[in-house]
Amino acid sequence: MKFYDFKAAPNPRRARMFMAEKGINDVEIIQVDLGNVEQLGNEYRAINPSGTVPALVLDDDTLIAESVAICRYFEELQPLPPLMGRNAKEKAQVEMWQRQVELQGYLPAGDTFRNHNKRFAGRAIPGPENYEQIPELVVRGRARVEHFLDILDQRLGASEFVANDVFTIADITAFILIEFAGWSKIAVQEKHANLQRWYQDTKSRPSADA
Ligand SMILES: N[C@@H](CCC(=O)N[C@@H](CS)C(=O)NCC(=O)O)C(=O)O
Repeated sequence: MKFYDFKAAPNPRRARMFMAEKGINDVEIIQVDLGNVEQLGNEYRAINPSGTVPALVLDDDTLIAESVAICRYFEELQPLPPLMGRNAKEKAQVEMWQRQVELQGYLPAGDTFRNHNKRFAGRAIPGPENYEQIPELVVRGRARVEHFLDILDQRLGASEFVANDVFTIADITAFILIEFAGWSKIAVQEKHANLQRWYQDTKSRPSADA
């Protein structure tokens, strides 16, 4: 099994953190140099046509290319500890929060970052198709992430973890969102006491260094 990675990128980090929580360490990790746009070269696109990381290639050459799909595969392969819910209700809660964090936090954080940074001029969307940057999305993305941090803070005032009473993939995605938003100088504020408590707890987990 091969895991195509780029150490600094947020999406592969989500999957690495998930694997670390499960103690999965028998996967061959191959770095794809996004700094040199290796992901769009013929060699990597023959492996993963979408030209993004992460990608997992199984021993029978099956491609799984989407960080959450990779997590799902490992959850089924090795159910303990459960990171995607233990029963119908929890699975639905995890899915709900995972979607909300992605759609209301993670994607707007991506809009802010990709539409601002000159390095991504003409490449505002990851992958092989070229899209121009839209400066208005920087402003809108920032406002949306800041609003979502308020929502997350409120949630973490009512719940120890994002989805329910145990650590799940929703916590991983929210943690990576906060670190990623930091690249655009969007920070957890003093008023976010619950979020700060949860963020420090999550950062101190060994998987945060994966
Ligand atoms: N939805 C995909 C997104 C993958 C993605 O956008 N990965 C980024 C790194 S975080 C990438 O490969 N970027 C390549 C590029 O910018 O061309 C997933 O979760 O795996």
